[in-house]
Amino acid sequence: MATLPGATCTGQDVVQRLTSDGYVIVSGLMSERDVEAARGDLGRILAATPTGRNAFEGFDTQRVYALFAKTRTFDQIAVHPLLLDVLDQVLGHYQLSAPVGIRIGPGERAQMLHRDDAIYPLPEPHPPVVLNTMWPLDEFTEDNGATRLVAGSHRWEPGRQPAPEDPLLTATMSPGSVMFYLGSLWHGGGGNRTSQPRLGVILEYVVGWLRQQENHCLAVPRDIVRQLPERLRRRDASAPGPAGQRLTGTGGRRRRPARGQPGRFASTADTSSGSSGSVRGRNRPTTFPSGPTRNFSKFHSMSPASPAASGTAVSSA
Ligand SMILES: O=C(O)CCC(=O)C(=O)O
Repeated sequence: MATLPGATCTGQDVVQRLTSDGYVIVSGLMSERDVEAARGDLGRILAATPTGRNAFEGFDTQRVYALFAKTRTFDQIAVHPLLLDVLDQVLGHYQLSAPVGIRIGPGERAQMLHRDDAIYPLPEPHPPVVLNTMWPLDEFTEDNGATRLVAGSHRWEPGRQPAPEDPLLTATMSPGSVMFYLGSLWHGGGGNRTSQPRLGVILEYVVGWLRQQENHCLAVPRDIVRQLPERLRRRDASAPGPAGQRLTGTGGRRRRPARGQPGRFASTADTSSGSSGSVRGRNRPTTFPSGPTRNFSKFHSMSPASPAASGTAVSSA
């Protein structure tokens, strides 16, 4: 997979690739020492972490939720300047949504393909509301469960589901790198056909006007919040809740976009003629669909009849 070098690439380079492909891998953003520290600390936490409760979480997969309550090894990564630059451009006004350590155990089946932003009941198409990052702490390979994705699927017309003929890419990458991917990109964890687990961490961000997947005010105790880098615990004027604690707010001098403005990222949906909602292109006010009730759950956002969605009969590219 083509990779951008973290030492020299700019936020704009990353955003260009996100716009065209929906994902991009950047190498060398975490030092070997930081990777080792993170692996070690997560290993300690994983020793007391149960496996998943359903097929989506993975019955042979462990997930470390409330990550910032449990380890300090991702504090700097979560506010890496390149990441914040990209977030500024893609989401504009954002917050940390779901930081999760994911260890896919040997024998785990491929996760169903899904879109991270499908949990929000927004009419499609809409401007980007979720940006995710996957930080591998093990070598991600074809065999051990590297994340799979359908390049360009963030540009699909509303309602389109992955089909067997859609080429699935496997995000093979090394520890120290990161994969950025838009919340509207179809993807999922791979199956693990090896005897070793595959460890990675997702740091998922969402626009400030949507609810985080994890409630950090509850998940991260106040005394730990005090230890976080200023940028990570920034109190934001629009933060919900009385405590006003919030992980990652707007950057630097940036202010929230004017009403109806999603940020500076060009919408990938400008050409669609969606009928039930009216979010087309950027700077459109959000309205909710008037048509038949839709099931917006991430867990139900893919057709069970689709072989691609169930992770079978799909070739790797
Ligand atoms: O573990 C992975 O590679 C991806 C997991 C994922 O997409 C998710 O759980 O939402």
